[in-house]
Amino acid sequence: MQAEIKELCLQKAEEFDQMVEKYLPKEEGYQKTVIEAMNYSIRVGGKRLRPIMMQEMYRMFGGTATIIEPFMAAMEMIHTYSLVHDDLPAMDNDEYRRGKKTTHAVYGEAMGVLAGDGLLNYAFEVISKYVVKECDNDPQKAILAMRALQILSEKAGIYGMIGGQCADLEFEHSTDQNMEALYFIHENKTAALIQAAMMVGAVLAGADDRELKEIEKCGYNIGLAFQIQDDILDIIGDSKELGKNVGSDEKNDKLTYVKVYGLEKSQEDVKRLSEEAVQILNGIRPVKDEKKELRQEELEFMKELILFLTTRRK
Ligand code: GRG
Repeated sequence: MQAEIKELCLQKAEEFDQMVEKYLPKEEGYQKTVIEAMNYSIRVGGKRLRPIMMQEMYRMFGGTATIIEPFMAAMEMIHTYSLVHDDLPAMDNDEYRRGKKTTHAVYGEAMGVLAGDGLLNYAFEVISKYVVKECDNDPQKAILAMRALQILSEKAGIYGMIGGQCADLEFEHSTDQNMEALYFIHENKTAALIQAAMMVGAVLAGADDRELKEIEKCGYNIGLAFQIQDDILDIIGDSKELGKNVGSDEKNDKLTYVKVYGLEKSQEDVKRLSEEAVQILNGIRPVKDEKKELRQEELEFMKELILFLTTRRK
């Protein structure tokens, strides 16, 4: 089963890689260098988990249209910008990511900053262009797109990922183990984008507010487990397999879950949080609900993916 889900994820990532090409900016004009740096950052690859999750949630809730594509592309652009900026000398100062040189290592620090800025801005350009073009005569569709935009921008911003990154930096070298801060960092730095991916997919397919709340809870659990596993891999992972240097948290004296709870409890909690996430997903739209049942194929895929992530090595 594990091999099967891994294979499926690789296949879906490949499909995403092909699809995203049509949303990348053309490398031309006086701004060519920054566009090359943006496209380099996207094309070096990655697991593409967030767009995959977004698409699965969209289909699970019955979505069938192409509107999901620009949102998937934008999601990965936002995630990638965060990695590009996180790798900068002013932040974690890392030279390798996704098995390749980081963007600033190839294009220089100034272009690294600009490429991140460019990706973040272009994400919203891609979505708004699509909405203006495709939702012109369909106000219902435009309203759903606006709701999705609100979720995405909030979860990526100061009340989401940027807020989490701010606290993460400020708690470096901290001597007190402030648990409230630790959970704030994990929820915002990591879980927020996973929640956004899942919620955007569902909302575009018409999920209601109650369902969105449950999806948000589920995404919180997945995000927390994902970050704890990330911290674990930063200690026991293999840098070749990970495609980046290990020991980064220790080098930067980060406040991490493993630092507070130790390896064994952290591993147990990754499992517990993920199992809870599966339970939440199972309860989102019970069959007795008068609405259409969730699509089973995507529900099963998501449940397997959540459990597979507990064993991830990269
Ligand atoms: C610069 C605003 C700003 C935020 C940076 C993303 C981030 C916040 C920091 C990167 C370091 C880190 C541990 C982030 C937590 C989220 C995480 C584990 C990102 C890596 O995601 P993967 O494993 O990466 O999905 P790939 O390369 O597979 O896309």
